[in-house]
Amino acid sequence: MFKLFLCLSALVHLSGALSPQCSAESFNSIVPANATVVLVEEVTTNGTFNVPAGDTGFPTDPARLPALCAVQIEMPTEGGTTFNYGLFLPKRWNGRFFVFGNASWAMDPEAVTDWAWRAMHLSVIAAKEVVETYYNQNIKYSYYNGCSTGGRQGLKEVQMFPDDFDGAVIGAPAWWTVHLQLWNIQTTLYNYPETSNGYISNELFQVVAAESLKQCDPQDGVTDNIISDPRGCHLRIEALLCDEHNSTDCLKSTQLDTLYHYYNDWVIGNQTFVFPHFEIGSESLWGGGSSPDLDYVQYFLGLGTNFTANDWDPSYLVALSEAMNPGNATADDFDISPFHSRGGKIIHYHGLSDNSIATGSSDYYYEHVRRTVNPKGIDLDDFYRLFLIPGMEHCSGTPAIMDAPWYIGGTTQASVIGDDSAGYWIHNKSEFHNPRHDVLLALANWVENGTGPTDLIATKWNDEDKLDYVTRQRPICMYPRQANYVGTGDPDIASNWECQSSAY
Ligand SMILES: [Ca+2]
Repeated sequence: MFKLFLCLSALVHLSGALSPQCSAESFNSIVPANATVVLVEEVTTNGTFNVPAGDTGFPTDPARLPALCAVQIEMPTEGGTTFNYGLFLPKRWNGRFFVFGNASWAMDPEAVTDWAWRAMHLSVIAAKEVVETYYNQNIKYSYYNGCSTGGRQGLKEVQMFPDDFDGAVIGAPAWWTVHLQLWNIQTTLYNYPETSNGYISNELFQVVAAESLKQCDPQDGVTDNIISDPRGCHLRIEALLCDEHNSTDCLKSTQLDTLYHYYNDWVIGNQTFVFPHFEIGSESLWGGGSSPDLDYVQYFLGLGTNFTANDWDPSYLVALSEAMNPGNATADDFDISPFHSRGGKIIHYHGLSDNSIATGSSDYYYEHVRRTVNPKGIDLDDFYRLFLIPGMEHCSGTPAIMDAPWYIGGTTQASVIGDDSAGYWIHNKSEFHNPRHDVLLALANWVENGTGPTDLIATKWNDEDKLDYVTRQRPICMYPRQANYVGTGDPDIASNWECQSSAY
C-alpha cells in the first residue's frame, strides 16, 4: 500500500461557516462507497494532533491548532494501489483550501505513479468533495504549498491539472527527476572513495567555504558575510593550492580537480548538459566519502542490486532514465499557459546556498517556461515569479559563516524555529504574519486581491531556536532583479536595500 498523508487544512478566520459533527458517522455518509474512514479525531483550541505512528510524511505532531476535526481517508486507485489523505477541518472555516505536499518514496511501478503525481491529484479531487459536503459550502480559493519533493508535486499539479489550484508556492523543487536522481549519484562520486587522490574531507570543505566567502562576499558590493551574487563572482580556486608556506588548510592539485566538478555543470558526451552546478556559497555543506545511494538506478531504473558504483555509465544511464521517466514523475512541461489562462499564480523560491538541489535547476525551469509562453503573448510576471534567496540552504536555514536572512514563511520553515521566551511562536507575531514576510500570504494576496509580490522580506534571528531577536532583514527580489544596498544606513535593515535590475 502506498501511503500519503496529505495535510489539507483551511486557514482560520474569526468569521466563517460553522462545521457539522466531527464523527465517523458523518464522514461515512460523505465519502464515496469505496473509501474507508481510517481516523476521525476532534482537536480542541490550541491542541495537538498526534500523527499516527509510521507516518513518514508528517515528522512532527502539529501543535497549537485551532479547534478542528482531523480525518484520514483511504481510497483505492485504478492501478490497484491505495492512498491515504488527511484533512484538518477547522470549526470556523474561511473558505480557503490549502494543501501541503510532502516527501515519500515508493518502489513498485503503480506505487511509483502514486508517488509521482497520482496520489496527490486524487487526494485533491476527493478532499475537495469532502470539504464542500462537510461545510455545505463551496471552496473559495485553493492553494498549494510545498518544498523539495513537495515543490515537484506542486509543479506537477500545475502542469497536469491546472484547475486543481488557484495558486501554488513552489520551494526548491526536485522537478527534473530523470536528471536530478543521477546527478545526486554523480556528485557523490566526484568525491568518492576517501582513498582517492582528489578526496576532500568535510573539514577541508570548510576551508573552501571560508575562501569562497573571502573572495565572493565583497564582490557583490557589500562585505557582510553574505554571498549575494554567486553568479557574478569570479572565484579563483587556485588560491586554495598548497605551497611551501601552507601545507594543511589547503588543497592539492588533484583536490582542485574535484572542486572544479562541484562548481561546474554536469555535462556528458558531446557537451550535453544534464544538470546545473552547485552555487558558490553552498560549500560548507558539501561532503563526501560515503558510498552513493544507488536506489534510483537499482529499483526505479530496474538494473537491480547487482548494479554497483563501478558500473557507472552516465551516457547510458541518462538516456535510460529519460526513456523510462519512472512514474512520469519529472515535472518538465514548460507550457503552463493553461494555468495562466485559468488565472493561476505561482511563487517559486530557491536558496542560493542549497547543497541538495542545485539552485540553477529552478531558474532553468523558470526561463524555459518564459521561452515557451512568451511567444504566446504571456508575460511571465503576470502569473509566475521566482525568488532566489542569497545564503539560504535547502528549504530553510543558512550556513553559520553567513547568517543570511532566510525565513520567508516557506513550507517547513516555521517547524525549525522555536518559541520566544514568552512562549509565542512565529505565527503569533503579526510583524511576520503578513504578505511581505510570509510567502503563502503573499500568494493569497496575489490570488485574492491581484497584488503580486515584487519582493519578500527575509529574516534572520540571532538564535532561531529561541526566536530571540532579529539580527538582519533583506528584501528578496523578483528574479532576475537583485537587492542592492542604497549606500547609507544599517545594511541589516531591509529598507536600506533596493531591488534593481541585475547584470544578467
Ligand atoms: Ca556580500
